[in-house]
Amino acid sequence: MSSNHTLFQRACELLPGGVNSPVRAFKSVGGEPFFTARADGPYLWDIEGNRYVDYVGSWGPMIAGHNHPMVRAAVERAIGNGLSFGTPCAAEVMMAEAITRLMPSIEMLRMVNSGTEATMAAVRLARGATHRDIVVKFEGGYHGVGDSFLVKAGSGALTFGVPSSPGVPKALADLTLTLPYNDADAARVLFAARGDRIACVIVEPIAGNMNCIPPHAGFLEALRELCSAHGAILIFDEVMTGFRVAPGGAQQLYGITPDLTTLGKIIGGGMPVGAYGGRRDLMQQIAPAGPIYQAGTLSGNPVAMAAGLAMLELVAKPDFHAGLARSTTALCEGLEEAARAAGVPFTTNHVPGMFGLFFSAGPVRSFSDATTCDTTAFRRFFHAMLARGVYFAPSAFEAGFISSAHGDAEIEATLDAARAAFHQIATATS
Ligand code: KE4
Repeated sequence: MSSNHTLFQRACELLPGGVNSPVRAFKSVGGEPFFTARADGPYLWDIEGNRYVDYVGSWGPMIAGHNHPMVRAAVERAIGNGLSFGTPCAAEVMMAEAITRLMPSIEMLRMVNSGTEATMAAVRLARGATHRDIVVKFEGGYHGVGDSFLVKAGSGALTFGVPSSPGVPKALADLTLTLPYNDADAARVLFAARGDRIACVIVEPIAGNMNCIPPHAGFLEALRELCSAHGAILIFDEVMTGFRVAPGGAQQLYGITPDLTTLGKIIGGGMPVGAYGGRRDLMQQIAPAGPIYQAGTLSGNPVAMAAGLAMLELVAKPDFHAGLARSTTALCEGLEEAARAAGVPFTTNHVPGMFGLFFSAGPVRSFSDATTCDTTAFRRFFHAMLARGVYFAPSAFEAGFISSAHGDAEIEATLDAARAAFHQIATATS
């Protein structure tokens, strides 16, 4: 069997950076990525047999842990009936019923195959429905790789220090305006100046791509009021937060009703799935019901629907999110205590199921706060923990994820490793 290194060498010959998605390449933490051979519960094993407590969870989907028996059984049953039909199937209807039941702001929806497809379609719908062109996003916000979003994106592009990607036409980038996240006054100023030309505001209701930064009180409410007052569409990008931070996502947690919501990750249970939906008067404008075009060969794939339906059944169980909240709090408070004991400036942000680690005294409440954290210390911590069998996101600008499969044993093992890692960092910098 190849080693991680030799497989990475082969990968680099054929895949840009040796990966199929940039953040996996460990570019911002240094070193080479490991290759996962299998996953189960809270663990990953690489091809050399090393086991890791996994706090990435495939970047969000694995909220019930890897290889959950209910999800696996649902997929095995679906596979027995065929992999893809290209016709309507009952599972698509059941998925639509499950999502609209959990997220009542979604009166109607369309399944797609990734979060990017969902956000691109939602923006096209907002532009088509309002006959306006301007899209407002937030610095550090990431909405996938649609051209209109790679303007000061906050995920891979930020990690590489390239605030916008080559290949995005200037004429198109000019139609995306970027505001500071959590700055309601800046939004008010922009709307006062251009409100009648703004098609939509797209926002991560909890920022997860500039690391984890929750909304300030009043921020989301201000966006809701401004969009309503100026006839713009409010899009909550809940690809990451949907069904993670609460059964009904961030919109339930904060009590805000967006006009459109984009989803992904968890609703696929690990399979490639996205969705966009919201007000019926808007969604009825999507082809073939209306003139705004969007399509996808594998949209509503029966196997992916089966995986997603099983996952949504799990997250809808009573106390599922209360359990996530408890373990997220235990992890973050334990890490802060371990850093304090070692004298390392460190703080966390956390919401149920999702957290951010910052090498800064804190608080970290904005994109600029996040960019002034000590990324060298993060890099050292990342590798010190990896060497001790704990895998955090390989970037100082990504959120961490915990699952219902992470029990006390995994949290304790993580905190044991962290006490040693923080001590290692403290002595390295002194
Ligand atoms: P995908 O196209 O990668 O399925 O979804 C794009 C997307 C849209 N909106 C939000 C809020 C997202 O977080 C994402 C994707 N998240 C990244 C992690 N920060 C996926 C990891 C990756 O790019 O490999």
